[in-house]
Amino acid sequence: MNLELSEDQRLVVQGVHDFAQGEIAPRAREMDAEATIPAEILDQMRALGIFGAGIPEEHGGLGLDMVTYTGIVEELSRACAGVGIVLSVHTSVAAYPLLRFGNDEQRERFLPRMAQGEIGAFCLSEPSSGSDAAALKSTARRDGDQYILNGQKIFVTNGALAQFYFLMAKTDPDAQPAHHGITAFLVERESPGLSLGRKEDKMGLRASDTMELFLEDCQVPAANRIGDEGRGFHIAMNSLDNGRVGVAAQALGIAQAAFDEAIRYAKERKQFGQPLVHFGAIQDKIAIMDTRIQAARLLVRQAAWLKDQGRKFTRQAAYAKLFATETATWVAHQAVQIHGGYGYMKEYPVERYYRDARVTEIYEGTSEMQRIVIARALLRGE
Ligand code: COS
Repeated sequence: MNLELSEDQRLVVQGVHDFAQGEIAPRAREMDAEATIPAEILDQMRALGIFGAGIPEEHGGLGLDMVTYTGIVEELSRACAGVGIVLSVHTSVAAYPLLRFGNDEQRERFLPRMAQGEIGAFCLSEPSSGSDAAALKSTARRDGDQYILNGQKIFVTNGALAQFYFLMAKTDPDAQPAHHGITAFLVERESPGLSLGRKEDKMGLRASDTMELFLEDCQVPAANRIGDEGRGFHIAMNSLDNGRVGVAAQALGIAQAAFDEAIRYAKERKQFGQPLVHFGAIQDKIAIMDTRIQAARLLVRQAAWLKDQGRKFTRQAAYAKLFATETATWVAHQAVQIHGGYGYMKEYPVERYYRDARVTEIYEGTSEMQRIVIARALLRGE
């Protein structure tokens, strides 16, 4: 594995860095306060082709590899983590499973639209199923050339922005084991019987919307079923392997931003007659913060590189997510600490990074679930 980005990869990531720092970062505080992403930022991302970053050129995307893609997610998240997760969810758990598990007709019908920036969302969690994803209760009943879906989804990232919902429902609620009864669908926003509920009022990541979604006799063409009946859990888990690398890259972006701010502040702020960076206690924090960030980046790159080689990367995705997200919360915590009282004030961005980082240890599989995935893979000898 090459630890350095190639020149092509570096140029793409640098381009996104410049765009994100120029257009997104200056508005991140406003986006957090107003809990929304301005339409013009999404339009700029569309114009740059960012929503097609992970979609092959033959389907209208940029056809970038996963290593470059994680660099893009990191740079967007460094500017605003809420913007980073829009791309991550759209790519990893909506466009990707369509590419991997959809048929030719589905790929041709949907991927060019996704590449142009019609946004995707992922609907797995329900009020009574989160970590135990197979316990979901939503149903899908075949009725001629369509399915009738009923149920409720929660914590749908991109819920309000999305045109496409990659959604899991049970076609066989009595199946044993339960996950063999789950089927995947690509549901379009205008589908009769689909409605959005409450927008969640979150601690952090406020620019990104998180919605409830209701299915009441929702009509979905059978042609929108992705894969065979009963394969939905496998598809969801496979998609989450990608999603977890994306969330790890997002966390890395938050950690890098918090670190950069901590250094900047520690060089400027004077106490006891000298800048904070002259104190051993601060240098100690800075050294460990950066060591953890460097290690997290290597884990993200390793998982992405394995995916690019077409190799299994479930365990490495879990390593990356577990380590990068815990690094983000830890680094943001230290960054607030270095800022002292100012770090607790909204005037300084570290307060936002601290809140934004927290959810990365929770969504797309908690740290506890990542440890289960790692331990089981090791015990199986993978
Ligand atoms: N890719 C493809 N298939 C996978 C997979 C992966 N990474 N991991 C598991 N599977 C498949 C297994 O092959 C198995 O299929 P078969 O029975 O057909 O062989 C099936 O899934 C069940 O595997 P397992 O018994 O290991 O799963 P469990 O039900 O015990 O659950 C965990 C495994 C806990 C790891 C899983 O439920 C999980 O990841 N939960 C977290 C869900 C989550 O991330 N929720 C957040 C929602 S998104 S915000």
